[in-house]
Amino acid sequence: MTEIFEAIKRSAIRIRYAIENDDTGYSQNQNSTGDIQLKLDIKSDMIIEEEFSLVKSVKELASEEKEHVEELCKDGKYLIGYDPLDGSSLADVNLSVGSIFGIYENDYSGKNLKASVYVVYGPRVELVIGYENRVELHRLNSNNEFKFIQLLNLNQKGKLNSPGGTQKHWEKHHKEMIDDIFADGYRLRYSGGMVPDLHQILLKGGGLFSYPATTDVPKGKLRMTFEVFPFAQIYELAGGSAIDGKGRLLDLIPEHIHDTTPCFFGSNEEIQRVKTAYGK
Ligand code: P6P
Repeated sequence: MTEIFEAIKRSAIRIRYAIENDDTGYSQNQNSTGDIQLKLDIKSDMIIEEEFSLVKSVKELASEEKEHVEELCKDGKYLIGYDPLDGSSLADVNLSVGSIFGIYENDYSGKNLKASVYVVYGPRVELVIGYENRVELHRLNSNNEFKFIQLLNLNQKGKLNSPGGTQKHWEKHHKEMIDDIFADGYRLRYSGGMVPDLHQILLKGGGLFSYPATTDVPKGKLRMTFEVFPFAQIYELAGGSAIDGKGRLLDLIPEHIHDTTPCFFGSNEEIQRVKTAYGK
């Protein structure tokens, strides 16, 4: 597993350089979800593929930016599901973006997720690893080395509310729940980038991030394999919860690697409010 974490760190350093120096314009291509790809999406995906091609324990790669999985080492143990540059369109307005990695065995189901990593490219470059019952925060220093900073844990109750999805398409019970949370004094924190939004809640001790089913996107927007499962594992290891409105996200089994799901990540008290609002 260490050689996988090292490949992610090498990728992060190269992607950070690309964000700061390369063209943030759009390419002529679409990904399998129909998003027009930024040149940075393609560059970041290429960097990750190059770095993982050196890792013998990796059997295949599943990228949000590619329709199909890519075979690497036939005797490899791990499958890597990743979003090379989540929220990439925020880069050209100089907001934080991120990379997300799920390290799986056998298949891309939540139960087979062995470790999760995300990188935040912001005022500082930080990398969070969820593995073996702990969540570690690492920070890139001036020598381009990632140094361990601290373990991360969520409080039972937080103060931040990060509500995703187009509000006019929220279901009635969802809107009432979000309004009630704000009425209790929670502060709005939503940038449109799930990596910095979820990172902020994790570092500030708790709250709720939601991207629900909406009338225009009934299965939710965020992808199980590349985005949802890794953050679900990290939030659970940090002492919080991660559900689809009723059950654990990590109990879900995608039919296709690009499948999406409604998702809620947060401190336990806030997740209980979601379960109540969604009739669990
Ligand atoms: P909306 C970014 O495109 C992303 O995939 C996540 O990072 C983010 O949480 C979500 O979509 C934002 O979606 O509909 O609020 O623009």
